[in-house]
Amino acid sequence: MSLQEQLAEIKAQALAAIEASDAEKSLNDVRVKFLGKKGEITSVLRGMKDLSAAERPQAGKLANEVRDAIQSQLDEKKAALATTVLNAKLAHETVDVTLPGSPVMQGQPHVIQQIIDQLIDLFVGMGYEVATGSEVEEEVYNFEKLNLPKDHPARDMQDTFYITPSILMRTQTSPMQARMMEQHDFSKGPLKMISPGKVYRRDTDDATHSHQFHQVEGIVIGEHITMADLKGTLKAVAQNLFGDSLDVRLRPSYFPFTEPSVEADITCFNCHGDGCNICKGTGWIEALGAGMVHPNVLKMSGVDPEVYGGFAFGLGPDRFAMLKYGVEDIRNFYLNDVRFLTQFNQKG
Ligand code: FA5
Repeated sequence: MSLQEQLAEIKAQALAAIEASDAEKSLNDVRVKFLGKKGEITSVLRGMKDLSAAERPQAGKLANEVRDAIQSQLDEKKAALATTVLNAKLAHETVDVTLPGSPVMQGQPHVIQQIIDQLIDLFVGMGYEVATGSEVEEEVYNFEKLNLPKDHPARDMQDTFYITPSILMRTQTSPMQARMMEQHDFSKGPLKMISPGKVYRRDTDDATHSHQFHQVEGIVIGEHITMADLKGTLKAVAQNLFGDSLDVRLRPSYFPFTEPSVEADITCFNCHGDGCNICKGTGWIEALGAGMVHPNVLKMSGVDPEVYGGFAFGLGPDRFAMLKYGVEDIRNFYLNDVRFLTQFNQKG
């Protein structure tokens, strides 16, 4: 067989092998077999030495043409195979947009946080600033500057977790009264502040007491602030949380940092004053402590009681949440049972 015939034969075999290949691997085998260093074209070219000088260029040209033809067929087939693989993959990965999706659980703020957020919205709307303060507090701010010197019997009202003799877990949010009064520049207008946050007491946990609970402190100090302003503010709180028809009444009480001091009751949201088991037949529910800030407290924070005065209150969002939703045991709020907590989804 002449060299030309051998090359024609190789070309025909290579193209047929390419045609028959159905994967990149077998295509590569074809390339090695025909175009590789030890491939068929190379071994044919080795026979060129037996040709005459006149025949050699022509044979070389033909060999190159055959090599190029095989190579371009290989490239074409390789591209075609890649397209087939891609199409198969795309067909397999098709997303059926009509299939129902898997539901995703959406979180929500804790019910007590919802009450706190509602109170923040209300007070910010009335021009109050929000200051959270620190749960680890200095004894001086938690007690002394609130008119509770050491050995004052009223300290027993709030049994305390001490960290050192002078550092404690705050038992109330009232320390923020003193801290904010010290910082405030009264020449620029009155101080109006609420302070929401966690507080700690060595109370024995029961249905209405937790050793860790929440308070929202409120304070307004300026000129000509009266008890009527306090009552109006508390009424706004009650109506915002429980409904427009509710009223507030103030009863005399005692707190060392306010004089006079009051306990505020709100109309029972359940019976609207008629008397029921929730309000124990009185028509009223105990809601919070409040009063007019004691002159000693003002003085200790550098505020002149002859010029400035005002009110403060401290309410318990845990108790408010219990009242609002008829929850009978405060401990439910801290057990983190999702079935319990998801009942209170404000967004419905
Ligand atoms: C105080 O803590 C005062 N600092 C409130 C205050 C502020 C009075 C400013 C005057 C001026 P009292 O100890 O009553 O007061 O607590 C306030 C509220 O916190 C209570 O009305 C109640 O809602 C809540 N509370 C008190 N102890 C607990 C407890 N162990 N668990 C859950 N809530 C509690």
